[in-house]
Amino acid sequence: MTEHETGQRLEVDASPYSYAFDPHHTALLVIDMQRDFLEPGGFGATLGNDVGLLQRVVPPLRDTLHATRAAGLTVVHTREGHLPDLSDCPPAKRRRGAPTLRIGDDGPLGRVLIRGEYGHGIIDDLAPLPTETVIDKPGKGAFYATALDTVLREAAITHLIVTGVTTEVCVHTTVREANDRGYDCLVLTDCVGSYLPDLHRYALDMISAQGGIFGWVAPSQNYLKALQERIP
Ligand code: C5J
Repeated sequence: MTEHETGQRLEVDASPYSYAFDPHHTALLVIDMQRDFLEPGGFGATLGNDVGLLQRVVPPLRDTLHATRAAGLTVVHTREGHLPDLSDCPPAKRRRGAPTLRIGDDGPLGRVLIRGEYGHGIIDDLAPLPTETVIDKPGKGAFYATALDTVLREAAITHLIVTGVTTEVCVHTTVREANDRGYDCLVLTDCVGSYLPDLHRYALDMISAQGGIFGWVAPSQNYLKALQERIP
């Protein structure tokens, strides 16, 4: 189905200019809202980050998720993490830096960044519904070594509303990957977050600069306002 066939064209007040989308061809992408990034003792904390900085993302993202579900749009969640035998974890990723614990080590939330462990799970406030797709990804980008592109194409999705953590790492990598695959991405500025506020700001600027080199940015309120115009 095309935008013309469904006759729905919603517009979000966004930067660098308004973002138009057809809700039938748009998915909300919720990236890596996992305990491993948001709670003490997880992967983010092992890298020396103040994980409390990501909490501000939760209330607006919860509202956005609920409104998106109520409007009937597709919702896709992602989780970064590795197989228990680490066969999908590049040794360089595990070796890099001087974290207090390395990927796969036992920590307070279970083995760090390992699928099936408590820390790998999505936080309760944003728990996926059984009907929603959850993409497990070994990398920073949600398209790398996953079925995400196939899932989206089978659902005729062309537009992505992007949320989650962290802005300059997994969100940015995913937006870049999506851009190269032809998706139009709108990043919701208050629904993405970083441990590094300066990088968060620059990462958002990098998306909308140069006439929207990677896509659009807007606060979630602007997206929610556009959703209200939707004809069921
Ligand atoms: C990181 C992510 N920061 N989800 N992962 O390592 O952004």
